[in-house]
Amino acid sequence: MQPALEFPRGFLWGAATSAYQIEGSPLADGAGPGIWHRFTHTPGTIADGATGDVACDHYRRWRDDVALMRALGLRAYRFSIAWPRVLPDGRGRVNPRGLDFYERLVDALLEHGIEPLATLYHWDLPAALDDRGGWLNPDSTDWFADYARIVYRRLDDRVRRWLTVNEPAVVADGGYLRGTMAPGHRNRFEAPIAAHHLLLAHGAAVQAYRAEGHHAIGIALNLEPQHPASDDAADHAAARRADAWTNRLGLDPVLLGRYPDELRTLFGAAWPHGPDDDLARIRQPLDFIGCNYYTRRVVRHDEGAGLLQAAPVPQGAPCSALGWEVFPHGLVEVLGWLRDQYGNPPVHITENGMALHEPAALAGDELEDAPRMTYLRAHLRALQAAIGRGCDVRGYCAWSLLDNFEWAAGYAPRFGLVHVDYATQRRTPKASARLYARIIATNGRALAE
Ligand code: IFM
Repeated sequence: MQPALEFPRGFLWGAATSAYQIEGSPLADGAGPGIWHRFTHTPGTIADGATGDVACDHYRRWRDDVALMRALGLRAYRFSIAWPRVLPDGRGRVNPRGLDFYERLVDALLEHGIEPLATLYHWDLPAALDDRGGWLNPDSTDWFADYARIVYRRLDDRVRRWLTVNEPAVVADGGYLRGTMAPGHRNRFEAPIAAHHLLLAHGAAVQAYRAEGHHAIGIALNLEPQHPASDDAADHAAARRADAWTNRLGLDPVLLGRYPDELRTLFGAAWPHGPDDDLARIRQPLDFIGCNYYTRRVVRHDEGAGLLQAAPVPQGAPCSALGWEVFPHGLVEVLGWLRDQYGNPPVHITENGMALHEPAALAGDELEDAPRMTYLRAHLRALQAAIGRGCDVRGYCAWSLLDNFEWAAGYAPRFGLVHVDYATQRRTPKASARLYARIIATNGRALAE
């Protein structure tokens, strides 16, 4: 009998980051510009005018960062590969120095007993491909599969878990509907096309993996319950529409081979009418699903707002620095969907964490991030409950290892287990990092402390 809070044997404990958010040196060693480089260098796009030019300087400090992971006892590290480093023009000419960087990183992780989880696309499309229409161009599927093949050939002998696309629905929403993320379009006719091509690209990368790869591959979806603000039928309908656009836009085609009907209604003529076999190409057998979980949304019907409605946070609810409600039970809920409606696939929690406003510089060697510790404990207990109810969860990655560039919000909201002083690049593990290290070392028993 396992003690109450112990996780399954072999549970994979890790932390996650992504390339543009931590690496810095975006144009070093022959890399080409990506869309986030362009976007951040466009005035007015990012809070405080921040860019990823330096970020956590991980591109130069990766050895120290791997040592830090080792000191925390991480068993896994999820990172992403920057497509513009590997293919500066997005296709064609390979930049060997870009691949060398990730090969050195993977080797160092393995030397330290840390399993690499590699994401192929965490939002940094090569700018040269954006010039050709980016995710609106039907050729984007082939571009992505070609890039994926190059990376598999170099790293699949050492990387045993891959993720194709990170949060395709967030890219379509932020990048093509709201315009708050790169490439900054705000066009309801484009958003579903971009989503469809991102999903086709996922399917093509999985097919390429079956031909070339030898291990496991999945996709990382951001899942977020959409709860109606009242019993009113209009709020319920609005919540169903929000659920279709936020959650089922990824889940249904990838796992069931269809799109939710609500999306056709919502987008009308703008909904893409691709060839009949598109959905079969998207629905490829997967080895696991990556689930990114942060919060829920409470949805109130607003006639004029359409999909761009604001979601009020319930009064008095605890919130992160991004205004996201802390709602651990939502993790049980989304894992329940995967168990009951999607065939209970193996799941890795590929992101979960809390943004706080914390000091830019620390006076000493301590940072007590009590709200993040509470968040971590509560979400891991929720995870334990979901596993106890039959959800097949194999691992957990905290978002994030380091404070980093939080996209349009810049550097002010900090998600790290480890504090980064951006002026000196000094890393300081926060109290939550020490707690997480104890949880890992005891396979969860420290949650009882
Ligand atoms: O920082 C992001 C990450 O890049 C994708 N998932 C959500 C995180 C927090 O916003």
